[in-house]
Amino acid sequence: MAIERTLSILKPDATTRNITGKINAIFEENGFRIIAQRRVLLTRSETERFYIIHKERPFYKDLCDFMSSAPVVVQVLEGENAILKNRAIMGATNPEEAAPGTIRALFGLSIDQNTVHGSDSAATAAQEIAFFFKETDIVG
Ligand code: IDP
Ligand code: MG
Repeated sequence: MAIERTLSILKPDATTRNITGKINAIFEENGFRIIAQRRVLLTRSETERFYIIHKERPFYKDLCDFMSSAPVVVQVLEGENAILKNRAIMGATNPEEAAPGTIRALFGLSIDQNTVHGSDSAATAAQEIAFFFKETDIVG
């Protein structure tokens, strides 16, 4: 298996509840290294661009409102099989359907306020990492 990089976002429900350290501890306990990290209040237009793939979906407006409502932590996780492994650690999109012990099962409040974002493929990971970080900001 290859060492991969994936983009992770700790969403506004994580920063407002002050649980970003607890979530980072889960990433580190699972063997990931956090090789870039920044706390940022995204503008509405940045969230619209980041989630452009969902622009026809009924939840797009609420998603963009939520993601620009309070600070987020954007980060690059590095590790073996990081993209799919992070999706497994995160759990299903709807916290009610997330497997026990996953981040969304432990902390997710609802399908909107589901605590974390993680890239879903190698192509998406490369694109999403470049959206937030310059190569020189990533220290592996
Ligand atoms: P993912 O975050 O598990 O990859 P996506 O389908 O990419 O899920 O959706 C992006 C985000 O949009 C989700 O994390 C969730 O916050 C929100 N979302 C997805 N589906 C719904 C829905 O049916 N209702 C409300 N929000 C949704
Ligand atoms: Mg997604």
